[in-house]
Amino acid sequence: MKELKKKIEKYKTQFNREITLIQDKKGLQELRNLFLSRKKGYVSLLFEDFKTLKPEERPEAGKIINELKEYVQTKLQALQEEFSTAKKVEKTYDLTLPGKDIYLGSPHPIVHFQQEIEQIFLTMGFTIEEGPEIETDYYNFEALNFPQHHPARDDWDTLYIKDDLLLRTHTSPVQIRVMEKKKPPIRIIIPGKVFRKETPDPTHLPMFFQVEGLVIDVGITFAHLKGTLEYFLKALFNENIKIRFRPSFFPFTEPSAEVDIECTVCDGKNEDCRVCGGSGWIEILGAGMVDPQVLKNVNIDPERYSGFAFGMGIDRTAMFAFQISDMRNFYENDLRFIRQVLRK
Ligand code: FA5
Repeated sequence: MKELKKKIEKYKTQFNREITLIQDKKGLQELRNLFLSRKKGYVSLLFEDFKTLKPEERPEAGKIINELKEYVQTKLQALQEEFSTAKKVEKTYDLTLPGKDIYLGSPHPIVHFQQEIEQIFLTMGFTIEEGPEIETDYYNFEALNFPQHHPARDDWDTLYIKDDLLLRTHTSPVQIRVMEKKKPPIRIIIPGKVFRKETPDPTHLPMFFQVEGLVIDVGITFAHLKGTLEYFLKALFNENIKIRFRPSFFPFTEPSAEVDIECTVCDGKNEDCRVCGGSGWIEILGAGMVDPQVLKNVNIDPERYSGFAFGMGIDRTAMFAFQISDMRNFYENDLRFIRQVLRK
C-alpha cells in the first residue's frame, strides 16, 4: 500500500510537469495515452497493482487511484477546451481581407521638395548654409543696397519686432553673413523660411520658403548663372521644361533677371487660369550678377571677383512640380491633400 501511494505521488508530479509543456492537440493526445490508455497507461497499470493488494487495503487504494484518474481527466479536458477556443478565435480572422492602412508620419511635402532641391545642388558641388529668421535691418536691407527710405523696400514690407529687428523678407541676408566670414571661392545655397506683408492668394503667402544661391569666384559671368539655373530646373522638372529670363531689378544685383517657367497647371492653354493669369508663364525666381557695391560691403574686391545669386520660391515652384492650382493647400493641414501630394 505504501508503495502504491508513492507511485501515485510520482505519477501526479510527472503529470503536472508534462502538462505545462504541451503546445498542441498532438501533445495532449500523447499525454492522455501515457496516463489513460487502456492497456499500458499509468492509471491502468495502477489498477494492475490494485489486484495484488490485500482485500482490506483495496477500498482506500481504489479511492486514491480513482482520484488520480479524475485529476488527470479533468486537467486534460480543460486543456482540450482551451485549444478549441483558441482555434475558434483564429478562425475569426479572414486572411484574404485587405489589411488596415497604417499611415506613417513623414516630412511635409514642402520639406521633401526642399530636400530634392538640396540634393541637385549638392551634386553640383554646392554646400548648404543657414541664417536667422529674425534679422537686422542691416542684413535684410542696408548691406544689400537698400538704403533707408528707398522705395524698393516697399516690395518687401514685413513685420518689425523693434526698429532694427524684423522677420526676414528673403534669404538674401544670409549671402552677406556668409561673405563676411568666408572668402571666395564661394558656392552655396541657403534654404529657409521668409515672411512678407502679403494677402494670401493662390500664388502668394505671407510665410513661405525660399532657396538662395550664391557663387563668387574669379571670372564668373551671366553665362554661369544661366547654365546653372537651366541645369537645375531641368533636373527638378524635366528636360523639356520651358524657361525664360526676363530683365528685372533688384538693388543687390546688376544686371538682374526674373526667371519664369511655363505654367504646368494650364500648359499655357487657359486664358482664365487663376495661376498664370492666362499668360502661360509663372515667375519662380529672381536672380542676377552680384552688385559690386555688395562685394565692397563685405570687403571682397570686385575688381578681382564676380559672382551670381538667385532666390527661388520653394512653395511656388512645388506648386508647379505637383501641379496644384492653389499654394494655400500646403498649409491647410488637410491630410487627404498632404497624402495625395506625397504619393505623386
Ligand atoms: C527676392 O526675394 C530676392 N531676394 C531674390 C533674389 C536673390 C534676386 C538673389 C537676386 C539675387 P522676389 O521677391 O522676387 O525676390 O522673390 C523670389 C521668389 O520668391 C519669387 O520668384 C517667388 O517664387 C517667391 N515668392 C515671392 N513672393 C512670394 C509670396 N508672397 N508667396 C510665395 N512665394 C513668393
